[in-house]
Amino acid sequence: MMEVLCSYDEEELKKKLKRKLDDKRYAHSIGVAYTAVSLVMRHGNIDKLEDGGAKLISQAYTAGLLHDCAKCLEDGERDKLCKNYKLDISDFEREYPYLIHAKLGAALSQKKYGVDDDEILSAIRYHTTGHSDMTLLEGIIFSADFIEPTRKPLMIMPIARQALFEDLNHGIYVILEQTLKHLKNKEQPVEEHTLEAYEWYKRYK
Ligand code: DGI
Ligand code: FE
Ligand code: FE
Repeated sequence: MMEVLCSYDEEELKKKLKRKLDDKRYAHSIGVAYTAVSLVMRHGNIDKLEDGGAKLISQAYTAGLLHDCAKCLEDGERDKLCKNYKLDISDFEREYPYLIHAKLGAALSQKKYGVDDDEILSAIRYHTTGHSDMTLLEGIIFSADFIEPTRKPLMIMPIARQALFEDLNHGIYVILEQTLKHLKNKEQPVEEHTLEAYEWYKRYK
């Protein structure tokens, strides 16, 4: 028997997702799923868990796979779905609508992909900005999104990758610091959750 990676119908999720994403984004999603699983193996204390980490591994895989499921929508389709699902879109998100794919991705994961696990949905919801004091799963999805192997090799990448497998919280700090630097260079404002995350993870500098 095959080891079950995901408590949902994995082939069905992947088939659906592949139709909604371009090839690069699909490859990125697979990369995030497996990177997130590796981070669970490193940081999940799975030898102490009754199920040997099976639940966390399945959550990480599912959240990684689906985190960007709303990324490749056209603007009109995106706005229509936000309306249908009555999502609260902040003024900031209206100004920088590419941020919406995180919130909408969580809604689509629930309504279209049948994910009923709030821990998975929250990890998808916060994968772009992070927030203060993230759960292990949230922190791992936030991190895996940044370091998965098909990501463009930024200068900071080897440092972030090494850090995240040594000390997850410090690694998250490294990513947030890089994100703030990047936003400053582009003269873009920092979203409130990103700032809140940075303020929190500063203690792991
Ligand atoms: O969807 P991905 O490309 O895989 O990655 P993502 O969901 O982390 O999105 C990355 C983008 O989000 C990147 O261009 C930086 C942007 N971002 C993250 N935090 C903030 C932000 N943009 C603004 N304006 N403010 C933020 O606080
Ligand atoms: Fe994303
Ligand atoms: Fe992503």
